[in-house]
Amino acid sequence: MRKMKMVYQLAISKKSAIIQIVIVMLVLGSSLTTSADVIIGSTGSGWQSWVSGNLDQGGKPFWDNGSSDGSYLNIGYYLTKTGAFGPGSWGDYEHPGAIPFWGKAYDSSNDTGGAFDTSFYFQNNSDYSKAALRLELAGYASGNRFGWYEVGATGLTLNEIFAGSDAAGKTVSFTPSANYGFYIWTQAGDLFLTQAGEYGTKDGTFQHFAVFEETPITYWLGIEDLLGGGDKDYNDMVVKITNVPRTPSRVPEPGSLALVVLGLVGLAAARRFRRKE
Ligand SMILES: [Ca+2]
Ligand SMILES: [Ca+2]
Ligand SMILES: [Ca+2]
Repeated sequence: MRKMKMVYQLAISKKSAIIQIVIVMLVLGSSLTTSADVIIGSTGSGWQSWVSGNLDQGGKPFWDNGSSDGSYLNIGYYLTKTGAFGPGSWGDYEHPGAIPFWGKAYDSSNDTGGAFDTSFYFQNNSDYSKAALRLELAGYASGNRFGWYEVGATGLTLNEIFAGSDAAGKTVSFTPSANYGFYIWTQAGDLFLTQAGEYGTKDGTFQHFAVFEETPITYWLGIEDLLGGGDKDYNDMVVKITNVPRTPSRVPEPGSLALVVLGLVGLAAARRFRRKE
């Protein structure tokens, strides 16, 4: 009697193990269809946390500098709606807050580190993306052009998203290549890429783009338009990028399809196991 009970318990645990494997496979199969674009940068870079209390125009993080447009006007004040962007100054605009920036290690409690990553780009996993022009605080505002380029292409092709004449409030949809970076082609005729210096562009040791992550599918870009970095306030152009996820049900990826098939095979095995009981 005791032996039979033990055998029965063993059968139960075997069955539950198989069912657990099946569930894991099915979950994996559905979640592997990623839909957010992924930033790819240099070793030692990552998303860095900060708080509005870190804003002091002291150069750390790399975008927290005094602006030649006036005091307390860098991209950090814009995102947090503080300083000269504070309530009553710029009306009611969308401000995501102190969202993580892309760069080298930053110690928020001591306001140290937070250097820029000289070279980064994005891997496209979405159907298409939307770019919303939110702010242009620059003497070159009417001439600065913004867009994307294909990473690793034989020649550099500029795919324009915003023309110089475009102003804050404009939204444009764009469908980039599998790997893409952003560029700004300034009114002064200087071309800067998120992969600084690639294709013989200027300022190969300076990053003109500050990237902030609101959600896995929503980024904010703060752009510096002056050769050499100028005042490094990264408010010369502010763009919000939103990835639009692919429709997952239409054509499953081969990898996730295989996992779903494996899951179904496991399910059939579990059923047969139960029948034997
Ligand atoms: Ca600071
Ligand atoms: Ca413009
Ligand atoms: Ca500037």
